[in-house]
Amino acid sequence: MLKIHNYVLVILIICCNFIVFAQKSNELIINVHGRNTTSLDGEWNIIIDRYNNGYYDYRQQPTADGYALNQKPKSKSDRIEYNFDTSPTIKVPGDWNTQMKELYYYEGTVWYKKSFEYSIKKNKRLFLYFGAVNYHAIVFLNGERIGEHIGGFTPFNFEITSKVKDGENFIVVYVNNERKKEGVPTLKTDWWNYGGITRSVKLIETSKTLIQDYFIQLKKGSENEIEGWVKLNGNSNEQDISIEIPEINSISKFKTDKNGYAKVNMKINVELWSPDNPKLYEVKIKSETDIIIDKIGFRTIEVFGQDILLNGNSIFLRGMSVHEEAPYRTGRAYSEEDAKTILTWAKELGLNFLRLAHYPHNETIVRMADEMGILLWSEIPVYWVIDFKNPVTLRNALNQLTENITRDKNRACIIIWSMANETPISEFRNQFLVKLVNQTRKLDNTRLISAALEVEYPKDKFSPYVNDPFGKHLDVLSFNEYIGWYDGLPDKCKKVNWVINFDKPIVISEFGAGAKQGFYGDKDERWTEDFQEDLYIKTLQMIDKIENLRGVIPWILMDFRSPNRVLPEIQDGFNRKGIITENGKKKKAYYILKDWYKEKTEEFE
Ligand code: GCB
Repeated sequence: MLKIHNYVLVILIICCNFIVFAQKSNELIINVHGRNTTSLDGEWNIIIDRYNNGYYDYRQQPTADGYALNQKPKSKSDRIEYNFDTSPTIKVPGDWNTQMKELYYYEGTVWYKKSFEYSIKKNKRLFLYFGAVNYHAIVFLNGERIGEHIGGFTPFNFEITSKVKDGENFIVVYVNNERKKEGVPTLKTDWWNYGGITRSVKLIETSKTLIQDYFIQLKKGSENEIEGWVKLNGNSNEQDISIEIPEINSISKFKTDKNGYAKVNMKINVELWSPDNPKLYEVKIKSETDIIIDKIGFRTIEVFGQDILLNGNSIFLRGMSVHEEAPYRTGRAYSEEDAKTILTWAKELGLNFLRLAHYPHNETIVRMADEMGILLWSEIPVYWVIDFKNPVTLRNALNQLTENITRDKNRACIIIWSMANETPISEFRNQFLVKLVNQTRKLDNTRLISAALEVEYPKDKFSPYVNDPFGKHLDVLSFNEYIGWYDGLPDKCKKVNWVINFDKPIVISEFGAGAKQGFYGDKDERWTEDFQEDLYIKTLQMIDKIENLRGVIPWILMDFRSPNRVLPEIQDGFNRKGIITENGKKKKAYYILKDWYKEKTEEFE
């Protein structure tokens, strides 16, 4: 009887799995840092499921013994062919590839299990929150499927109020990171596809009607008016709410409507946030049933002709790209320490801007950038040859974009939402990207939109131009260029004349060259630090002539893992375009850039 029951349950589980695409992103709870949470981080038991045996039997049918059930033998003759409790453990948060030698290049399924005790108080609700799981997660509580999520870099949560038991509970998560043609990203990228529960897992306990989400930022173009909204979630939607900024003695009151939604509009007099003065204010949002505190900075960001204006002043974005990789230990970065190292490097180099490539990074680094004063470019992994014709791919991209903006829209440091990287021009691609732009403007009309476009070459090859029709939808025109690396040698830079017919600020979103730290030679010898240094010198001279250049983001701050990079003794599985190694050693190009950025700082101040 028990077996039949389980069998039906597993069939149900499987049928649902592949129909439901993801959580509804409008149910995402924001500011988990400011809530009453219980951490589920730490050791989780795992089963490495190379043949998806936890789902399918030998006829490729749903199995009666699905691992989600976490069964135990009832008697000594019972046959249960798995056991989470005697299986190995790995740490959450963290990728699996760098925690077990045998998983270094593993892409597939791993089942995770964690037990926890809980006793939910009356009049409370409970949510299970994941900072990120790469790539596909199906979550079970006490053997019951509670939800599914696709996309490896954004948070999601499921309500478990009526499902959590008093006392012992267990969570099982099916995690699969196989690359898929229709996925976002798709089959091929230039970074390693770390699998696992890569960010923190939390239980969030809330009141029956909680303040789920809010948007509290300066109105576009105004330095003293907040325009935003607050959204409640629960059954007591019509409430009095207030927003307080104690430091400036500001209290404003609003009422939420029958959908739990209130528009917010308030006059304030604040010190504006900037990289030189990353001033954050404590903001208290109170309803009759909930209170949440955040630290928010206020600044304006606009484009005026060929300028980018931060708080009304023209700025030059002294940038650098970075992957979400941990300095010194490799693997997915997630911790405060990882974020601190990266942002301290950025400051030492004289940066005021980082491109978080090529997907949303963890909230810890974003919040720290807010505190330390580093402007950010945030992007989703719409990269290279996404399946632009596929509506499932579009839905996936829109969902990741929405989750990213939902999580980070109150962070002053983020000034640019980027839609895509080096995507080939076509009608389908253009329509796809325009839908992303429309969604972004709908969710947040205060920030700038960009995308890393590609450069084209006429026959003579010395007058590169950007002629992407998608450019007209962007506030900031950005493109990646590799003259001197993929295109000729660095000397070519001297002969190049850029032809960019867009009357917009230009930010070069990538340039760079690979170099093995400690390898020296002639400046025309590939892979030497001298080559990379020479390329930086000549590229910077070349781009300095572009009249509307308002920022540069060389590729890349730190060497990072990429399975495409197989050259023995030079690459060994790493893209070497970093100006700092994965172990923190600086290459010669670092100093060239640092000096140039110093000049730029003086020029723009
Ligand atoms: C690019 C990509 C980036 C690569 C880089 C490279 O254009 O945007 O993801 O890693 O070039 O090193 O080739």
